[in-house]
Amino acid sequence: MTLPISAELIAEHNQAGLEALHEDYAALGRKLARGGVAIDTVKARVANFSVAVPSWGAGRGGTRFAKFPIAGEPTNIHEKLEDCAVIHQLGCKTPRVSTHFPWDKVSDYAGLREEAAALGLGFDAVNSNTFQDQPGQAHTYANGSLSAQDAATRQQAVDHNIECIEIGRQLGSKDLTVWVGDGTNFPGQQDFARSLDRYLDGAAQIYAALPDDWRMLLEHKMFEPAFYSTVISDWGSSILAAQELGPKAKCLVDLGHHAPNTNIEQIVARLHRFGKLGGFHFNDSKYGDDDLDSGSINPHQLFLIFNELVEAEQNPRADQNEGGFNPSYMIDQSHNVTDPIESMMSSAEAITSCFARALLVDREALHGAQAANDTMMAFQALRRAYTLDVSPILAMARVEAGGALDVLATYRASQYRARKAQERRAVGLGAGIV
Ligand code: RM4
Ligand code: MN
Ligand code: MN
Repeated sequence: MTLPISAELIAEHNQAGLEALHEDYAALGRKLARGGVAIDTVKARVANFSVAVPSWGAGRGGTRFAKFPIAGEPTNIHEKLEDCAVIHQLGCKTPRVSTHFPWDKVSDYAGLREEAAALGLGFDAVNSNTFQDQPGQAHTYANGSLSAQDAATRQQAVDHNIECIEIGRQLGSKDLTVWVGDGTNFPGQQDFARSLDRYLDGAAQIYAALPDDWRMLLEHKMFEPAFYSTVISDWGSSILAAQELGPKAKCLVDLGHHAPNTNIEQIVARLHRFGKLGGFHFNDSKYGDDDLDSGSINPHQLFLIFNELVEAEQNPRADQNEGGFNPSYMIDQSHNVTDPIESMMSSAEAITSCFARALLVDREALHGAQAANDTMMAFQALRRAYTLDVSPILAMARVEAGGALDVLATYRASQYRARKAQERRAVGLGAGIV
């Protein structure tokens, strides 16, 4: 394995902070022990936790107004993998990359898998793209893809998804994530019921092509690019579609794909109740599908989501989840003003921190207070965990895994981006992604 950052540089930087880390870890350990929690057990869970990064997140995103590339930005999947390897080498939380086709198309997928493995990476869910037209494409998606009126367009979208499954098999993926941009911009533009019928018909053909050990993750989104209605607009439409398709179809929750102020943590509990919790796209938002860095706007919501996930994991429902509790976690952000490597490292840490704090909720106290209708103490059980500073646990787990104690400082000291600015060709200007 040839990793992009020198191990000596990481060790040298870690050295400076190790003594303080051990002190902080011991102090937190004593605090947790008073509540009967062994810090090493939490650290072990944190060490095993991971979240995938999206290949498309490695480049600068953009808005529909503009994109401002940075020097040294990756322009193809090979360079993106290299950047993802930096994120994982320093942060140790992101061992898998999620691909998007045709954006990440290559001629040799077995070769790509080896290339990733040599960088310490594997592949996560494969994402299809029927929301854009590609050069030379036979049928336009301007009027929809899986739900299009035109049968040949629908067939083309089905075929593309089946091709994605085939590519994913070669990469070692086990999930196909389907998000379609299908919808309408005007009342009356399409018939709500018939367009959903067409979507379900196409989705069933894709489902039929799924290998036995794969999942099809249906990602809903309330608006954009369609601004009046979308065909899979919310978790209700998503779960109904997943139930109709069959047990391998699950719902994927992208945190930015809801109406503002939606109670996403409750959606988690609902989907779990019905065996349809497939996974997450983590990001944060203030107004819409802003794709801001995870936990940057509403970290409490992220904590509450993980609280439901831990609750769900500890209370599997007998009638579901044959494969065990295994939701797919991925970061799905658009980095418009930061270095994407820095954003994803910082986001992976924010996500893991919420997971760790959710593990530290005193569930006995919580459930006891709930049973006694003691609202304030139930809330305090959550609050106590939320206000804990778990950073020594995360840092210790990272250092033990060979990562950086201070990921951002070590990354900056490595001069990685400046080196890539010398090697890589410059990215052109242009508008951003969805
Ligand atoms: C969408 C959605 C999908 C992602 C695209 C790029 O809004 O979040 O997951 O594949 O953007
Ligand atoms: Mn998404
Ligand atoms: Mn999105």
